[in-house]
Amino acid sequence: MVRQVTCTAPVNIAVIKYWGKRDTSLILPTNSSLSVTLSQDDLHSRTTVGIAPEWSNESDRMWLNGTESAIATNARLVNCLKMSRAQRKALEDADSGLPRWSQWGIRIVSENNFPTAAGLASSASGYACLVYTLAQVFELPLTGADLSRNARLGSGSACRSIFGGFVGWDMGQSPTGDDSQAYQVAPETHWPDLEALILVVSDLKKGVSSTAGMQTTVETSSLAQHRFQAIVPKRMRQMEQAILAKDFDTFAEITMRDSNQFHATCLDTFPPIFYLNDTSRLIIQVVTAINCLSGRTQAAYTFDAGPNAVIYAPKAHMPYLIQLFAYFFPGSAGSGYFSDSYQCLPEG
Ligand code: 2P0
Repeated sequence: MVRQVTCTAPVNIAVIKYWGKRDTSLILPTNSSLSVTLSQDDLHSRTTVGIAPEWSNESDRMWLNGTESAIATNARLVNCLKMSRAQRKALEDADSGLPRWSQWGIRIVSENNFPTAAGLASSASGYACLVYTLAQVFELPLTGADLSRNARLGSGSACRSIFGGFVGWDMGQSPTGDDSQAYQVAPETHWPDLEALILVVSDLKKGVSSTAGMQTTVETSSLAQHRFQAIVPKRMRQMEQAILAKDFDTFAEITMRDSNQFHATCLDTFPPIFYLNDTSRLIIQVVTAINCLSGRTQAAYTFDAGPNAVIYAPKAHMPYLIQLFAYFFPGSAGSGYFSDSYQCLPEG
């Protein structure tokens, strides 16, 4: 007898970046962050969780993108399974009439429809999908905030993929992580005119994992300490206001500044971490030029822990932007017609 549930979960792309943990096992961040959840029609993780009594005496097993992946050596995965089973067991202890699903063995099959671990938030959609599907299979009566804390145990950014639309992650103050959870700033219906374009510069797995990279940043970058204390709290408030007001100019400026500062903290890390490549920098130059030459903010770029760009823009700008990027980046990565020294300077 197998009880089985399949769910999908979306990717989110941060506009205020999470980069640093104050507690590495509970995954508690050094700063709050804010992201946009993309439509599930495009990038998503799809996870099936099966539970069965006949697997009770075997180890739990998982297949990721078609290949079996060890669970026992993955502490985060173990934590997510342990947490979901404990939540089920608490229900069973309170009601002896419930089936003892917490004692059944688990099988997980998960796939991403986009490059895994290439800086396109695969851990975010993957862990959000896992904890959500576990909650469904175990019939856990959890709120969005509860699910978000469960997802955080798998990967920090995953806590934001539990909600659609515009999502904040409050870093919280508690050492137990009880208040470190995501919340919805505005639903997915709030700003239908805002669209995201993903420019895949490379689908290779990144050289420095986010988990390792961010800890080195916390330990060695003085710029990061300044960012945590003096920059992000104010930016979170400004960004929430810009989103609620659908103020694209402010949204775009903060998005680009925050991406730039995140990559500056990577450079300030010792030894330094480089996620952007020449093509990424050329994309920054193109967006800067479009915005400056047209005299208004047409688009915003942001880059996560990899060279791939996400461009946010109003819907009406997208056909023109796609044509421009196709012109500047015809096929192979790195072939740009743009001067790397282009700068937008004030007139006069
Ligand atoms: C973000 N990133 O806010 C930032 C921007 C990458 C750059 O969250 O160690 O994979 O699993 O908590 O969530 C990537 O970090 O790291 C990330 P863990 P995660 O989206």
